[in-house]
Amino acid sequence: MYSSAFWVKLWQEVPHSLTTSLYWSSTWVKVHKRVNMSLTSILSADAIENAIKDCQAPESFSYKKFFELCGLSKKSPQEVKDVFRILDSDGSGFIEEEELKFFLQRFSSGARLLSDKEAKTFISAADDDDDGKIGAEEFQTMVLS
Ligand SMILES: [Ca+2]
Ligand SMILES: [Ca+2]
Repeated sequence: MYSSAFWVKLWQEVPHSLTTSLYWSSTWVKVHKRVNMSLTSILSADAIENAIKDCQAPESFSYKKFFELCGLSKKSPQEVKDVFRILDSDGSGFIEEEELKFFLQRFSSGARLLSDKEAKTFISAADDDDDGKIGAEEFQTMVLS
């Protein structure tokens, strides 16, 4: 049996070891990020449902109407930036056409895909510098204008 002094020593040393604290802080960051990175923590679930319903018919997607219905146009620039980060699912710093096809599904997993045509129209509406993808600032300008 170990003496109680041993356990006290272990208790004092282990939690402060570098690897342990690194482990816990990275776990915390992961959990925290996941919780934070949900669209329903920014937008109300009802508003999202409404916005998705409105563009259920093929080729009926209008980004302006969608942003209004889901409440995004009334959010703060920081919240819009958070939404951008969620939509940029590969973390490239841009929303590419491939990611845009899954745009509606990011809001609600049962939603339909955007068509090629809808995705292209969406990108060209935001793409001020003509690089074929949507940057964070372009996204903000589009949503908040
Ligand atoms: Ca991306
Ligand atoms: Ca661009």
